[in-house]
Amino acid sequence: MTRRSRPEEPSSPGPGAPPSVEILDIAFHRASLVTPHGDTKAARDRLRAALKIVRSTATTVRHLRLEMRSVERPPLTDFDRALIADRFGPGTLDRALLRLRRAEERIRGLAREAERSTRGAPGPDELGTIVRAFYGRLSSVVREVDPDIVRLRAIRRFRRDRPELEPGRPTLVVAGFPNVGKSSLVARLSSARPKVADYPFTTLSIAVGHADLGFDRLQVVDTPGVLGRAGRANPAEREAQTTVRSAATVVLFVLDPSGTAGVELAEQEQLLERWRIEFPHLPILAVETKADLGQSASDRPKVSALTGEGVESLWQAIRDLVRPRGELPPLEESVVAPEEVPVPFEDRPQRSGGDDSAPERSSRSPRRGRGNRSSR
Ligand SMILES: Nc1nc2c(ncn2[C@@H]2O[C@H](COP(=O)(O)OP(=O)(O)O)[C@@H](O)[C@H]2O)c(=O)[nH]1
Ligand SMILES: [Mg+2]
Repeated sequence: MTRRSRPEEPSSPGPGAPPSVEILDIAFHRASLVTPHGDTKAARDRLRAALKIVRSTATTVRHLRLEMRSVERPPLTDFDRALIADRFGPGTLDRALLRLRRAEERIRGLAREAERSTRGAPGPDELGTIVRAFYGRLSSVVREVDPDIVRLRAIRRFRRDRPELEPGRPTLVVAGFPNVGKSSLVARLSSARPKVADYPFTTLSIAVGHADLGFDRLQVVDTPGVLGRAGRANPAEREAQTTVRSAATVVLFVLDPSGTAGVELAEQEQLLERWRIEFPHLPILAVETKADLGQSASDRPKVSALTGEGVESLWQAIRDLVRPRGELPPLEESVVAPEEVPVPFEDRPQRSGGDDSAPERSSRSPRRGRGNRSSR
């Protein structure tokens, strides 16, 4: 089938063209293919005009919905939302979705109105005018949401480049200054094989591996390095901090006393102390790595990702911090009423809307999951 060319709508918009160009091109093209049936020419003309309106509307709406749906697939967790808000600005995603939804409503309204007018049109000229006027209005509504579609596509790409974190699973977030050996340790601790190199910001976004805890599967999250300069964090650093804040059950704070990371131990300790204050209810396990290069006098656990030294006892410490979930008595034996089940880490803001499912349960408070479940 050859495609009728319309000079005002390029048939293959360039890569930089706004999304509306392609959406409208497809919509008008499909509308131009309608084949009305009718006994008289007048009846066919009228039906053709109505069908053009209906079909261009349906095609446009389908495209807008596709743009909306694909950003929410797989369903967004609270953590996804936190990452997106951090990178694209708070409320950006919801505003873009809302504007697309409104555009859809307006298009449907315009289509109803135009279709109604075709019924009273005396002849082909008037029908042509109605269809053209509708196309014009449809185009401007779609063009208005171009920036929103562009944003949704950027968010979709961002999501695609990030691993999915399973809400409700214990999550160890490995964080610290750049170059201290976080990725090397993550590779030692989990199935993840992040890139390791001796320059800062090798890791620009989070990566996830898994490890068997015996009683559960642990998500181990590698994060970009954080320099801890207040108010001047780059996007990668902010992503790391958001992951600590929104996804961690336990934080493994990696310190490098060897000096090979180019940062003094004291400066790393300052960030550690700031985080302990900023996240008072979040268990933060500090570990010194590169033990094969020499060790500090501190009483922190010491490991080497290179030789494996200390990794087994680090595992024990991690298990001890994550274990509470596995040590609760079975529900039937619990004498505590569900409302009274202690909620040890209460700092996380409650989600609105009463949906207390997975994400809320994800992190710091494995016990709360139990409480919620038993109260159902
Ligand atoms: N000697 C030694 N070098 C390490 C160790 N862990 C990491 N490194 C090196 O330190 C550099 C930074 O490691 P990387 O894991 O990428 O650090 P990240 O930036 O914190 O993720 C790399 O050159 C690693 O080979 C260790 O335990 N011992
Ligand atoms: Mg790294």
